[in-house]
Parts: sequence; structure tokens; C-alpha cells
Amino acid sequence: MKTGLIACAVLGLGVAVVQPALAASQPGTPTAIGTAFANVTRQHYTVYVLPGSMGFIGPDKQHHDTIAPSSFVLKVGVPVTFTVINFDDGHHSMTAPGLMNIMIKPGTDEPNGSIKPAITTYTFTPEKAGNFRWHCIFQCDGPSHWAMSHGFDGPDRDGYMAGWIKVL
Ligand SMILES: [Cu+2]
Repeated sequence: MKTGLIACAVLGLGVAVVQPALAASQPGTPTAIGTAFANVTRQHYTVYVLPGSMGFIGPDKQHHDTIAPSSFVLKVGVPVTFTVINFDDGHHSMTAPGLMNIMIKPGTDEPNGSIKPAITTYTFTPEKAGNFRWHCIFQCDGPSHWAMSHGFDGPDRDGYMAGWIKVL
């Protein structure tokens, strides 16, 4: 019994000594993540707007107007640039009240029936942490406008014409 107690004490001491060294050197530990996050000094997302013919399939098995990706993580106080490539010839937006409002330029209809994509760039610095929901303010996704119908947590359908932004 006495030997066991001593062994435990020694083992406990050993763990206490070894742990800080592991935390500092192993990727994925809280210390390593904190260091990596501190090194984030620029943020950039490339976002695609896909017309109904190209967009994701909804529960109705039909393609719908889609902005993808739709969820983002930003670091407070660090400038972020969104480059939005619109393959659709309609207006869209990524409107997140209190955070950002990206007015997305429409693509151009070409004589051969194709659409020349439009590129919109938008840079801003998130000033406060929190959860923000964005949605498109334009009436899109015709003729059903399903992607504009109310999602479970706000205007428009999440993953199509709405999504979340977490600012840490
Ligand atoms: Cu839209």
C-alpha cells in the first residue's frame, strides 16, 4: 500500500512536469492554437454565387440559387476581404446587420447565352465578437423563390441565401 502511494505521487509529479512541455510543442493543443490564432493578421474568403442551374440541391430535389461557402469565422480587429464571384446575372447581397453589407454585382449576359461572372471585393474590420447571421436582401431564386423563404433562424434559407458569421 505504501509503495503504491509513493508510486502515484511520483507519477503525479511526473505528469505535472511533462504536461507544460507537451502543451508548448504539440500541434492542436490549446497553447498551439492560441499562438496560431495570434498570428492571424490577414483574413480572406473567396465566395461563389451560383445560379439556380448550378446551385445546391434543396429538399425539393431542385437546384437553387446558392452562395457558398455560407459560414465564416473571423478574428475581431483583423481586416477581412471577401472576394465574391457571381456566376448569376442577378443581384445578391450578404447583409449581416451590425457587421457587414456586401452588395454583389450581377454577372453579364453574353450574346451566346452564357453569363460572364462579376467579381465584387469587400474589405472591412470586424469591431466586436459575436454571432451574426447574414442573408440576401434581393428577391432571387426564381421562380419558386424557395431560397428566399424563411429559414429556421431568420430570413432566407441557411446554406443557400443565408448563413452565419462567428467573430472570435
Ligand atoms: Cu440572393
